Order: sequence, then structure tokens, then C-alpha cells
Amino acid sequence: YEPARRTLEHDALLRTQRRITTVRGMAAPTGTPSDKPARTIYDARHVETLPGAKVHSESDTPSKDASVNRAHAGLGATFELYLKAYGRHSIDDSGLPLNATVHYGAKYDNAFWNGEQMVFGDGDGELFLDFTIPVDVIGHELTHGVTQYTANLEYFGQSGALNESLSDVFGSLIKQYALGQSADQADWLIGAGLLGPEIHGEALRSMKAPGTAYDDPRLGKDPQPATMEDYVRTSRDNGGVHINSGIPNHAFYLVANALGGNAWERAGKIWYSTLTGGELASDAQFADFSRLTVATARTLYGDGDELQAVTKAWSQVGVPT
Ligand code: ASN
Ligand code: ZN
Repeated sequence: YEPARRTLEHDALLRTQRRITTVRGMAAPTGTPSDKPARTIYDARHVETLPGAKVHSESDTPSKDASVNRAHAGLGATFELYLKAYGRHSIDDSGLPLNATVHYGAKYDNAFWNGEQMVFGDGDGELFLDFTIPVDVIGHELTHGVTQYTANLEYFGQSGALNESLSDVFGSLIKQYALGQSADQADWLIGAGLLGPEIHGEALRSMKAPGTAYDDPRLGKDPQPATMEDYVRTSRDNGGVHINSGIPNHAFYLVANALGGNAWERAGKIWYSTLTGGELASDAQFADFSRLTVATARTLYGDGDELQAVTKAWSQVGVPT
């Protein structure tokens, strides 16, 4: 479970397309983007061709296919958190239509954002179930789109782990917002309900207790560190982007837990503003990100509990500010 679907070529192509758009001075989308999502679901029918057959539109009644309905709902929950909590209109803040393909490939053990759309495998039924099941996984993948349109964090090393962590943070907040859970009520897990029935584990990752999400002969043990003391140096997984994300994940959890109440409010706003504020470089390291969250907390809330919570959290995970 450590795929890398987004190719450098693909990202370069997207950048080129954006640059051409800018150079030509094409008109920015005019008018106010809609406060409703525009969702379309496709079915790959167990092959790896995208997007597959269109099977569901925004205004359609529910499908007979539970994967289609879960994908539709998850895209909606993601659109809703970004709009209601942060005033963002879809992934690009300009009302980008949200497309998703379900039943991608045969027993495909992953979900991903390919730079343009969401893709969900059915899982093999043993290690993983259908990837449309956890709403936080849907939010995680779509947040890769938000990051692509904003800080565009390079998917390698610490900037890659920050990219992964931001997807976990907002994936979890999407679930918390949808369930109306405060920080102390949330499970702080990513992918609860995704592991097969025989697997010894509860989720893919834990933000509250990184490294404890699963321990199973088939999957191994959750490799995530919670602090810099246990930072993993590896060339696998783009330099451990899904591993070291445990450190900034835990920092966010500590901030939200210290502040209490709804995590998408103060803690989430600090993280969202840091991601989208234009000061986060695409090659940002953990300490660049931590310092920006501190500056953002001060800008948004002054010298108070929020600033203290953010500073203390980074210190607890061993990242300087
Ligand atoms: N599910 C993986 C992720 O979002 C797929 C990938 O893009 N590496 O991190
Ligand atoms: Zn990811």
C-alpha cells in the first residue's frame, strides 16, 4: 500500500496548461461560483481506463450501486466542509465540477486523485474493502486537489509528508463536520471501516496515536512516528510521505485537542489559512510549515490560546518554530 499515481509528467502538464491560461490572459471565471457541488460519478467496471462510463449526475435519484452513492455523498461532504467552514468554492475555489470513478480496476487496493478527478478501487476484500466507504478517505484524496491548486507541495520528503498530512487533516475534518463531532468526540482515525474483517487493526492511520492504527501479519505494523525522534529516513514511498505525515498529523491533533470544541473552527482555520495563504512554498519543510502556522495563528487570533496551543504542539512533536 504505497502507490504513487500522480506522475511528474502529469503535474508538469497541468502546470503548463495553467501557465498558458495565464499568458493568454483568458478571462477568469466570471460571476459567483455556485454554493452547490456539480458531481458526476463514472464506473470503470473493473478495468483501469478513465473515466469509464458515466452512471450518475448531480440531479439524479440515488443509484442502486452503493459505491456510486457513497462517492456522491463523500464529494458532497467535502464540498460542504470547504464551503461552510472556509468559504472555499470546490477544489479550485472557482466551483470546479467534481468527478469520480468507482470500481476502478480489479480488486484495486487504493483510491487517488489523478490531478483531475477522484478514482476509487473496490479493494481486494481481504486487506481492504471498498475505498468509497470512509468519508475521510474521500476527503483526503480531494484535498490533494486543493493542495495542487494552492501550495502545490512537492510529493517527496518533508514537503510530501506535509502534503499527505494536510490531506489527512482535512479528510478527518470533513468526517468530523459531517458527523457534527467536536475534537474530543472524534476518533482521529483515517480510513476506519476500510480494513477487511480479518485484519487486526482499526484504520490506515491514527492522528491521535500515530503508529497504532494496525498491527497484522498481512499488513505489518503501522509505521507512523508521532514525533521527530522517530522520523523515518527511507527512499521508499517518495521518502516516506505516508509515514512521516504522522508528525504534522499529531501536531494538528494536539492543537485541536488543546483548544477543544470543533476542530474545523480555530485549529482548522489556522491550517487552512496556512495552506492557502500564498506564503507556503512548494518545497516547504516541517519547520517552514510550523513557523507559518504560528504566524497565521497570531494574525488570525492575536497573542492568545490559539498561538500558545500551536507553539506547544510543534514543540511536543519536536519540530522547531
Ligand atoms: N491513496 C494514496 C494517497 O492519496 C494514493 C496516492 O496518491 N499516493 O496518498
Ligand atoms: Zn494521499
